[in-house]
Formats: sequence, structure tokens, C-alpha cells
Amino acid sequence: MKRRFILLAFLLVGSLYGQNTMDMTNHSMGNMSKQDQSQQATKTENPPNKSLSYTPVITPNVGSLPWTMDGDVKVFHLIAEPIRREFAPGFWVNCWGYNGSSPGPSIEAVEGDTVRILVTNHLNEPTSVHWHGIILPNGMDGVSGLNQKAIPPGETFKYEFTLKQNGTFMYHPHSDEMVQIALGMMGFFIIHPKGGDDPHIDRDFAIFLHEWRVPMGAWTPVPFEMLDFNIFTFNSVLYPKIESLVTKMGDRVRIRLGNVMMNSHPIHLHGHEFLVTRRGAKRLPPAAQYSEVTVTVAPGETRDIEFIADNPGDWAFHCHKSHHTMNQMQHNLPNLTGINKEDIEKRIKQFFPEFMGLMNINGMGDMFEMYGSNKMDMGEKMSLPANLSPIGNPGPFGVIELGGMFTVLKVREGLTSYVDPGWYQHPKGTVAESISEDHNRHQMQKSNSPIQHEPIQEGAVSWFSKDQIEKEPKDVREMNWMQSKPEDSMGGHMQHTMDNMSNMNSHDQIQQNCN
Ligand SMILES: [Cu+2]
Repeated sequence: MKRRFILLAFLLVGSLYGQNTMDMTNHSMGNMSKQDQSQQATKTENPPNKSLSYTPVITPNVGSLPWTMDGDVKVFHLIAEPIRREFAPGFWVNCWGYNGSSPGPSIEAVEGDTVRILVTNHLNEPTSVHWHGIILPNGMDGVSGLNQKAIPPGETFKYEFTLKQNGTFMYHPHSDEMVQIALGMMGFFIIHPKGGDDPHIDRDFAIFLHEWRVPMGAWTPVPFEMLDFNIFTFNSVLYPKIESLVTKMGDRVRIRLGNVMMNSHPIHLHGHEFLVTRRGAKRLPPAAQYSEVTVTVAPGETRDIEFIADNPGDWAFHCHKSHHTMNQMQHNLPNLTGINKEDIEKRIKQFFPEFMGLMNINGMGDMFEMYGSNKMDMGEKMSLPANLSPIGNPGPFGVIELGGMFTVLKVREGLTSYVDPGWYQHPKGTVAESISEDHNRHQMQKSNSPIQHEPIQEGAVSWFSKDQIEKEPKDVREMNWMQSKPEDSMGGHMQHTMDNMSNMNSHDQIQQNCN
């Protein structure tokens, strides 16, 4: 009877709370197919709710968990379960999560609230939930074996505690952590300050950082991976699946970041300076807040950043580890940078006459262009695996080459809603563009610039001018890069050159200087 009451109450709260939370309610009731469950989170907009004392958090592509009241107690229901999530259009990953989502829906409450969280285990192994950073009685801390028995499959456990803090916290299993977290079990636990935010926040976003090892063509991440990840996500989706962060000019914006995986992530915002206002626990006093353009979020940490959106445009927001904005296909490739491809093609074709030839690889840019601008065509030519993360996606000026931990902050004047306004329309004359050769030459002559450009040869890359190459010792010049170890291909080449020129190993030089 009580259970039926809770489900009914979920429906009521959901209808007050908007479409997104309705979807969550339906998950709890098991009415949706797995696919529907993963597709539910395409637009995550919490409507203004006048009865709340705070600005609701927007967890893009995820949403917040509805609750019911039992007297003075806020009752939440988390369901640990296998899900299938569409990380990017056409790229599906088998995850474990909560209530149809990875990360699980954000739990939002207010300092002073007593919360009861029912956790039902629909996994095929025991689990538990740890409330990361929250001060609570020891028996509620969720470390299975230490603080409680693990929750067996099919059973529901009750956690109940009173919130004494405010801030950005997390929840995650503390039972078979390595597997369960790696498969996507984590979520935000956000406690709003009593009496609301001071200063008031207009847009409050929450983004969970996560990393995965999904072999090309596979559907299930490898949870045993410790270092060599190849998919990096914001809220368990990749660009362009992730929603943009839309703000009006002058909005005070907060972005909350959380991380429970193996790597740290230096998250960088373009076009704005922000204040780091919280580092896992209490809000920093104003004197301790510091301005930054990049904030690193290490494993087990949360960070809050705040800024006034006062610079109109489409601004990149991304992890600054360059591999973390890349996906599967850029991972562990043989290094062809600077290689004469014709020679290799000839040799490969001796053994594989059908070989279609290497792309004109001088870096990875060409590959992004080809994939991003004409995926179908490339798919036909290359017979790519069916389930594959994208590389490169169409942008307003060609292909956007980032696809992992990347989204776009859209700052606009004159918005009447927070619906995605499309690409920024740049005022005339404010976009970097090509200047003609004539104009270039004219400018050079005018400034009497001594700089002389050598014409760039099609398909050729050289780190050295012709003069430098002529000056190189003959044995170095004739060294075939293909015969050197891959790690020697660039750094090693330069080092050998320097060594030969000075006839002295730089290490020895340092040693001598020290002696
Ligand atoms: Cu990163």
C-alpha cells in the first residue's frame, strides 16, 4: 500500500516538476523500453518553480530526481540498474546507472532537510551507495562490509540522514567500486544553502566527468581498465549529443563539476574568467575564491566555478588534456606524422593490392574533415564497425574536431528563453579570416619585413628548412625515420641532430656543469 502511494506521489511531483522528471518517474515504474530510457534526456530544462527557495540545477542530458514528502522527510527513490545510453548519435554503450541514466539523476535538497533515500538494486550483483562528502551517521555512509551489508540484487535499502552542509556532493557505489563506477554508476548530490544563494545564481549547471574504455565496435566498456581510456564524457555523452549551456547576457552562471574516475581533468572555459567558489566542501570565503580560466578536477573531487556571462558568442568548454576531447579512432594509432606516404603505400600494396591508400596524413585534421563532413561516404569506403564514436562534427565554419569532454557555452543578448539559439551570428568584421596573397605581400613590403615565406609543398611536412637539413650531419640526414623507434620520430631526431652538432650529449653537459 505504502509503495503504491509512493509511486502515485512520484507521478504528482513529476507533473509539477516538468517533462524531464516525468520521464524519470516513468523509469521508476518500468514503463519505458531501455532505448526510450536513454533517449529521454535530450532536453534538460527545469522550468522555474516559484515554490523552490533556490535555482534548480540543470544537469544536461540527465535531469534531477523527483521526491515526495513523508511528513517533514524528503523521500527519494534510486534504482540501480543496467541501462543502454546513446553517447553520440548512433553510438550506444551498455552502462550501469540509476533510474535509466548515467550519471544517475541529480539529487537536490536544502541544508537542514532530512532525506530518506530508498535504493533498489536491479543489478545482478550486490551494491551500496556512498554519499560522497556528506557528513552523516556512520551507518549511513554506504561502504559495504564496513558500514552496512551490501544490498543484494532485488532488495531495497533505506538511507536516512539530516543535511548539515550545503554544496556540491556526489553519490556512487562502495561495493565492487571498480566495476560499478567504471560502468557509469555515479551522480550529483546537491545541497542548496538555506535561504538561497547569495549572490543569486541565474543558471546552475552540473557536469559529471567520466572516462571509459570501449574497444572499437564494442558496446560494453572494459571496467578493468586503469589507464588507457578512449572515451571521455560530460554527463556520459559526447559532443554533439551533449546539450549546449545556454545563457543570457549578464546571467550569473555556476558550473558544478564532479569526478570519481581515474584521471584528473583540467576543464577550460573560453571567453570568460571565472571564480573557483567551492572545492568539494564549504563555499570559499570571498578572499579565498580565485580567478581562473582552467580548473582541475581530480578523482574524488568536485569544483564549483561562477562567472557573469558577459561576452556574447559560442564558447568552447572542454577538458584541456587533448586526448580527452578525442574518441576511439584517434587512440593508439601508428605515428604517420611527417612520413612520406607514397613510399609506404607502395610497400603495403605489395602485400595488399586492394589497399585503398593512406589518407594524406600530416596530422589528424584530414581525417576529421573527411569523417565530419561526409560520414556516410567514409563509412562505405572503410566499412567501419557498426557501433563507433564520432570524430569531428559539422560546425558553422567547417568541422569541429573535438568530440569528447567538450560542449559549448552560448551567451546571447536578447534571449527570451533558454532554448538553444543555434550558432552565433558574428558581427561583420569580427571573424578571423584569410587575407589574400596580394594583400599579404603588400603588407610585408610596407613593413619592410625580412620574413620570407617558402611556398608550402603539397603533402610535405618538414620541421627543418632546407638550409638546416643541408647542415645536418650526413648520417642523421640519411636516417630513415621508419627504421627508428616510433618514439624517436620527432623528438629523437632533433635530439640526435643536436647531439651530433655539439658532439656532446646534453646530459653529459649538465653533469659537467654540475661538477
Ligand atoms: Cu580530461
